[in-house]
Parts: sequence; C-alpha cells; structure tokens
Amino acid sequence: MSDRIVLSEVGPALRAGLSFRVHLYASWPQTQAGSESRPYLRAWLAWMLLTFVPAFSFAAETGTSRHRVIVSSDIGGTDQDDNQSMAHVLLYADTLELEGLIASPYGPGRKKDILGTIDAYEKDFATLRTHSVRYPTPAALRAITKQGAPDAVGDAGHDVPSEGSQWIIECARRPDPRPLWVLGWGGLDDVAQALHDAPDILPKLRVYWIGGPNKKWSTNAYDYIEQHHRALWIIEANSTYTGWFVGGNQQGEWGNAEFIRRHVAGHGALGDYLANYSGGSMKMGDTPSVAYLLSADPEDPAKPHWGGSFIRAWDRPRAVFDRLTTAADRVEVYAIVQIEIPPGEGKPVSHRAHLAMENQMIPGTVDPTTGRLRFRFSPKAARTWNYTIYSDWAGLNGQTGSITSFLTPPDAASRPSAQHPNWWADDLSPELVQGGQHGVKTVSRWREEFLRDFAARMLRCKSPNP
Ligand SMILES: [Ca+2]
Repeated sequence: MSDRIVLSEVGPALRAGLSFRVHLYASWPQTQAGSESRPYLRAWLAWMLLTFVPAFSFAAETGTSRHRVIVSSDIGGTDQDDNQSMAHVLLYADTLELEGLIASPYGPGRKKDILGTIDAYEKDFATLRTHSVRYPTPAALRAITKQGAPDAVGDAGHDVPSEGSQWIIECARRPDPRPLWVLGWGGLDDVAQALHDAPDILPKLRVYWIGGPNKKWSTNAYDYIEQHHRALWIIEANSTYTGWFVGGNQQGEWGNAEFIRRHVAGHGALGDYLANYSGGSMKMGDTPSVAYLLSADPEDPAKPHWGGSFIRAWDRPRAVFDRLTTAADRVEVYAIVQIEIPPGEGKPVSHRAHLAMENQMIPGTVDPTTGRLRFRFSPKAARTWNYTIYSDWAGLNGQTGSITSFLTPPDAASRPSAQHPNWWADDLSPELVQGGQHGVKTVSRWREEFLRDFAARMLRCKSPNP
C-alpha cells in the first residue's frame, strides 16, 4: 500500500528532491563512515530523512505541499482531446490536490462529460488506491465537479455568475497559504466572471491557459481580463502546448497512435476510456498545463518544465479598426482584433449582424450610445483571413473584408510589458519553433520523459500494487 517512488515515475520536481537527497548522502563526512560509527550514521540518516525528505523528495505527493488545482475544461465541446486530458489528470489525482473540475465554454460540453470520466475512474479506483492512498474517492471528485458558463460570454467579457465561477471564488478565498492553480483548457469565461465578481482573489490565482484556438473562441472573456486585470499571474500558451503531440521522439512506441495502442488501451477502464477518443491517437493539447505542475518551480515559468518554458509577455497585441479591413491590414498572430463600424445613414441601432470567418459566426454588438457596431476575433495562425458580414440591415449585408496576421518577431521578447508584470507567453526563440509555431520544442524535448511517466501511471490501472 506504500507509495513507491520509482525514478522513472516521477517528474522533474520529485527528481530534484531525490538528487537533493543524494547530495545529502554525499555530504556525509568520510571520517564518520565505518563500522564503529554505524549507530551514529543511522541516527544521522534518520534525522536527515525526517528533516529534509518530506520537504523535498515527496514534495508533490505529500498533503500540504501539493498544488491546489482547478481544471476549467471545454470537455465535450469542439474537440475530443479534453476527454483524454481529463482521464490523464485523474491518473495524477494523488499528486495534485484537485479542488475543482469545471465544464466551461466553448461548445456543447457540460458537467456530465466530466462525470463520465469520473465513472471510468471509479472502475479503476480500488486498483489505483493500492498504489497511493491519496487518490480521491469518486464521490469527492463528483462533489468538486461544477457547471461553468453555458456559452461564451458576450462583448462585455462577463455575464452572470455560474456554478463554476462561484466555485473559483470559494476555493480562492479559502484560508490556505498556497496559491490556487487554474488550468484553462477552454474558454476563460468562468475565470473572467470570477475576477469580475471578486477581484480580491486575483493575487491568489495562478492561471495556466491553453490559448491559441481557445483564444479564438473566448476573445471577449480574454479581452476583459487583459484590459481590466493586468496584474493577473497567467501563462498564455498560444502555441507551446502543441509540443505534446508535435515533434520530439515519435519513433515506435512514442508515436501518438502507437503510444495509445501499447501503453493506454487495455489499461483499466481509464485507459480504454482515453483510447476511445480522438480516433485512438494521442492529442491531449491541454495536458501541458498538468505536466507543467509535475515539474519543479512552477512559480518560475522561465525554467524548464514538462509543460514548457515561457518568457515575460510583451504588450498584448490588440488592434482596433474603425472600418472593414483589407489584406493589407496586418496584425500579430493571436492578437485581439476589434472592428468597429460607425453608424451609417439609415442604419438602425437595433439591427443585428454577424461576421462569418471560416467556421466561426461572430456576433456583432451595437453600442447603444455611440451606435457603433463592434466585432471581436483572434487569428489563430499567421496568414490572410477573409470574412463576410451578414446583417438584417441591407446596407451592410454581404460586405466582405480580409486581414493578415503575421508571426510575432523574436525581438518582442526584449520588450516585457510593464503593464503585465505577471503575464507569460510563448518563447519566441527561432530555434524553439516547430510546425511554424513558437515555443513548441520547450515541451516536445521532454516527450520521452513525460510519456514514460504517463505509461507507468497507466500500469497502475492495470494491476494492483503487490
Ligand atoms: Ca480544450
């Protein structure tokens, strides 16, 4: 029933502790070694173990020093990889102190999708518990599962409190000296709502947000936070996260599909559950946020972590146009783009309009005082985007526009934003680019290591600890 610490099963944080222990042994004075000094040696070792080991080697597994974590996921939404990531984080539920599992926008995902993952966990629970008594009961997990905002919020970036946003506030206000990590796997809508309703919680939060496509679907909530809560501690990982499934050693068993076939399918109910999503291949684009916490020094994003390393964010790119744009208008990739169309002659304030771009229908908002019609979006790749506007006002209906987004130049790294003192972003170093995206290699370089760890965890579902 004991928690075996096997080097191949532990992340950088635990290994840092183990190497620290080795260092302590090495510090044992040579003059004390030898058979005569064994009682003294035993006493010294016992003292060292009692004094240092709990604080270092088992840091991520002991009660008080585990990271407090809320996962805010768009599980059941547009992409099935959150189901995979949810199963994965439950495998590590003894290592983290999970305080909340929130079903957040975008897409049709609901609380029931998280509960479905917990059902699979329940089937493996007795076996998992033989490996660590710190695995929470399925009932405890169900009790912290909450419904977030039912849909992406409108132009203001916040709306009404949800069960999820209220839960973030409740957890953040607990009298616990540790920070509260919020892992954003979908829209930031519930985080934005919590910050709006309870700005006092801001210093307590550590947000690791998988941006990129989530930023595209969550522009209003993001923009609200960026404009009104700039002191927030947040990692905005717009591209780094792809290193979980792009690059690194993908030979043989380390390939995305082969890994699932060999190390996940047939490994308990959780393994089969995970293997059943994303066509039986590994994607898990949100999992770097979890892997990040399995590494040492999460308070310092610049250091190496399985979930990437980051640089201080430059001023957050945001462009406002008072007209329809053309391909000659250029903005940074992942920028917030706002198009505001002044009221035209005969255009009623109450008209409705949508901006259609690829698979997105972005609703326009008419400012009741100025009459300006506003659209907000975020280009998730560097290229030219075309759009068409549909409106119940004939003068606007059918108008088209374009905009070009470009990859952020590396020298932006030398201009950390004074207004965003705790904001972190993808590393812009050219040598870390993979698949045309920044920072990807800060994750993919650890691929074999984090997959070995993952594979060892899957074995926990397959057979009890003898
Ligand atoms: Ca997601």
